[in-house]
Amino acid sequence: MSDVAAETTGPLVGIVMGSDSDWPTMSAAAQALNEFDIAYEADVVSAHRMPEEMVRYGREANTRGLRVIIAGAGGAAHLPGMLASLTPLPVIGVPVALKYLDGMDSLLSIVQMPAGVPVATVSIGNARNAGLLAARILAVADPRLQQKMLGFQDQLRQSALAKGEAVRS
Ligand code: RP5
Repeated sequence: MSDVAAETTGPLVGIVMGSDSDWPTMSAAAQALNEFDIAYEADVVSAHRMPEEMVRYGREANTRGLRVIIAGAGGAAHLPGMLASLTPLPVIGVPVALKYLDGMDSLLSIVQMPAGVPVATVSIGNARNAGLLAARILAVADPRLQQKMLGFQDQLRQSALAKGEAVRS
């Protein structure tokens, strides 16, 4: 358990999405957090179908002890930006690809935020990177978690080096 995680009993990261149909994409964020032993919660909080619950989630997230929000949505993907307008926490947006438009609609809906209301947007469908970015944000105040991240980065390096060796031989 990391230092930050040891200080709090509840989840540190909130993973929210517009629909349960986003979960096959968003579960990769949960998987990344599991790898770093970071406690999270996951829920459906639709900006359009349950706006009042979305406002409550955004207003209460920081006082409930969350440190980072990961928000995924597809199509008219307003959830990450709306949450960013309601909370002082960092919000990471995940554009979810739907049947049409290949997720470009989701990406542009999430990334084009007005000045003053930032959403850290990952690439289309890349919820794993959202989980890893949340881990890095938490690691800023958690030396043990940062060591773990350094170990993870070293594994990536070793794996890339091995691929080079395989190509050269
Ligand atoms: C968005 O509409 C959700 O985030 C989801 O990506 C998309 C489709 O939702 P469902 O019709 O599958 O519930 O708000």
